[in-house]
Amino acid sequence: MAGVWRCGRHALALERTLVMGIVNVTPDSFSDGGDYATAEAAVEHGLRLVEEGADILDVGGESTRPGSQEVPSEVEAARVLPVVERLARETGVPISVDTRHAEVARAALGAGASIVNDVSGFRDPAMVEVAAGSDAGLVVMHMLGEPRTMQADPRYGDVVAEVKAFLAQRAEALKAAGVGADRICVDPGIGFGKTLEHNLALLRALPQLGELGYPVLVGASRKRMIGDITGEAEPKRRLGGSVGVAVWAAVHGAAVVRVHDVRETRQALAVWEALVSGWPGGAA
Ligand code: HH2
Repeated sequence: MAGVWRCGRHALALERTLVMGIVNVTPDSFSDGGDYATAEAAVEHGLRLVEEGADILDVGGESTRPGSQEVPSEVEAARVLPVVERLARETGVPISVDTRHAEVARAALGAGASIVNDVSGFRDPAMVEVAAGSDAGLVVMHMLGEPRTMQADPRYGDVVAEVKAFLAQRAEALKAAGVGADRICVDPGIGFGKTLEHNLALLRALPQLGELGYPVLVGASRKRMIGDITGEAEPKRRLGGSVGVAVWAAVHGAAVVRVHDVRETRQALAVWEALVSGWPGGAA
């Protein structure tokens, strides 16, 4: 997908699939809980991911894994703000804040973040207000219900049609509040109120989600769907499956992949890009 995604002072060219590296400042994330729980460790991790080729860093201070409890905004803000501030100052890449809370989003933008990544899809009017009052890029993700209960018994009539309609409707609400269309990115929310069948249907339907006209982000890194397919119970041992999904997403039009393992993902995408571009001699 050509064009640009406007994220504050950054205009991200959508010529190749961008890699968003995950920086979880949480004690309890399913995938890397506690590994980078201090600001110092999280900043170091973020700097390493940029060296490895991350185009964007996504900083989160609240785990939204299935069954997780909501974290008070003050706790979340205390975790993410020092990390956002330093990474915005010390790297050249846009910093995204992964939050559902308007106060945290507003403070993170003040600390230098250029993207608000809301797993609730800007359903909260206060989040729409923060978005409209900024020039940040916005990731609008689909989630059925909320993290505490979302995996209990997720049901859809037609998962692709329903997710697509939700994303279209939330994007319209943001535009009605004054947000430019070129700031919006949409995400089907792999694993957020979805069975394996739902996740696979959405991944197969990425070109249909692309028809909405916004860049599409896919986050499947280390998630349970990979464990369900492969039998690998330990999230950190799902690298091969994670890279496999990232390449599938890129081939099917994803503009951004959200991943823990930046170096390996970049390497896989570089090989695919070389093949489709006909490198070294021209178009394939
Ligand atoms: N997935 C997670 C968190 N934030 N944001 C977007 N836009 N898309 C996603 O798929 C997505 C997301 C969950 O992954 P992780 O950050 O590894 O885990 P946790 O929520 O336990 O911190």
